Amino acid sequence: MSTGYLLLPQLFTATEVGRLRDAAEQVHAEVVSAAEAGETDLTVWPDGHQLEEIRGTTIHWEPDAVGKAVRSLAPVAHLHPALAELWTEPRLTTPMESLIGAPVGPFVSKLNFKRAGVGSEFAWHQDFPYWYCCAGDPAYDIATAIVMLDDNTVENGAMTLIPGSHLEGPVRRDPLEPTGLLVDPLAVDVQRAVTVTAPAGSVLMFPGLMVHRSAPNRTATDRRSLLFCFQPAGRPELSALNYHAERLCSIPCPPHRPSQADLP
Ligand SMILES: O=C(O)CCC(=O)C(=O)O
Repeated sequence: MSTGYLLLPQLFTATEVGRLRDAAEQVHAEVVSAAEAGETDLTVWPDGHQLEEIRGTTIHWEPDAVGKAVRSLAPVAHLHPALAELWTEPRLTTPMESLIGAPVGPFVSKLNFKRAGVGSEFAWHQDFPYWYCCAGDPAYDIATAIVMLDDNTVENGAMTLIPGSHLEGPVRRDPLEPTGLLVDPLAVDVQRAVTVTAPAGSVLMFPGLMVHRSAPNRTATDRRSLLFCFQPAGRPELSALNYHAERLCSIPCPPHRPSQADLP
């Protein structure tokens, strides 16, 4: 069975990674100081996470940090030319075209920080339900390339995937989780899980139906990643679409399969 993910070790050189890290930190500094100085639109999600919009990006703050720490910025490529270049970088677009089966264009870019000691967990999820609420059926054709800006280790929260889960369609979501977007942990066969450790400059690609999570960063150094989500060329980007929470109800939701965890 196809694992559904592709790891390209050290696709970018140390020099290129250094340039991308500098761009990421420059964008971070500019966005945070603009947020501190000016008016932003604050949104509080049903899970209590705080999002703020400024300069065409959304700051997602770490939910439990002492003081303020950025969890992610999205979209982000428009904020620095070194990031925007990745949309047309053949080392990303060529394998992406094979994964998606068509010439590709941008859907959304994101910068995840997972800062030393405060970078929090991303719980089990598929990217698909959020994208479906924005894009509808075209969400089936979107896939992500993660460019690792730091070494990814078990200790700093490397990505964990369920190989082959992209073939199983939308997974049952957690009925108790307030956003309605996260996978029910009881529906995840954790025995199949693979944690993808790799050096900085490596790229991990997978489609929106891949079940994945990442653990908190418990180390003393940052684990930063750039996420470039591609789709068939010519379709509207995420920033041109609205979020329709009511679409969650029309995602096929498989019945709960009893697992060992349910047994007395
Ligand atoms: O960067 C990570 O560890 C998690 C990324 C992820 O799953 C997401 O942003 O949806």
